[in-house]
Amino acid sequence: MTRSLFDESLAPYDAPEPIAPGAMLLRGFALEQAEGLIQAVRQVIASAPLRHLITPGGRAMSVCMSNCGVLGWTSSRAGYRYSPTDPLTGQPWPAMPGCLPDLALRAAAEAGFNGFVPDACLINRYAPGARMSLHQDRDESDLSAPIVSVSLGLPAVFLFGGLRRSDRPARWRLSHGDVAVWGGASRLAFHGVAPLADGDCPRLGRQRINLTFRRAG
Ligand code: MD6
Ligand code: FE
Repeated sequence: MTRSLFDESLAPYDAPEPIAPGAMLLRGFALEQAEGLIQAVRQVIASAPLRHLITPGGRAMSVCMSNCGVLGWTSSRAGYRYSPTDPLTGQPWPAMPGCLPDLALRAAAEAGFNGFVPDACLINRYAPGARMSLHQDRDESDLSAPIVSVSLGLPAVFLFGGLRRSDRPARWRLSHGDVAVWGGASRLAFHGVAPLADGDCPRLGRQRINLTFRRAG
């Protein structure tokens, strides 16, 4: 394969890049495992299909979601919650294929959080135009654990703000194979994803897949 010097998404992993206290970007950290991660996602969504969840306000989210692990994050008119079963099928969420917690553990350690054992992996699929508005991840019972977020497919603009909704967010490009880790002073920072620009990536076509690993229970 010819590797362009100017394509940061193909550069080998170098070092964590701090984006806020307790928050780091590990550009390219998951590149070598990307193929296995994609296969793992395909396997999970074959039994727990991606779906547009409804917000408590009654609107369909533009992002499609599923989960694997002991707990899965869901939303409905009744609110947000972690559930051991998939409301769509009534079955437990599929177990996390081993390569997922393995990568999450290594990425967390690289960012300074040792011993991260996730019990929930949220799978987010973005089609062009899909977005995620500013929010805090605060439904997890253990806020001392970080969150590890893996990006696959089309690049996205990640919005990373402060502890107040009104704090103006910084913008970070997340490309195929990039991993973001945050915890500590940033664990409750407001964040979101700008509407996905259309494009065509070699491996996943016109979509972006994001995996976020948490310690929820
Ligand atoms: C996304 N991510 O990147 C959405 N939350 O598609 C998140 O909402 C997120 O990336 C907490 C920690 C990392 C994340
Ligand atoms: Fe989030």
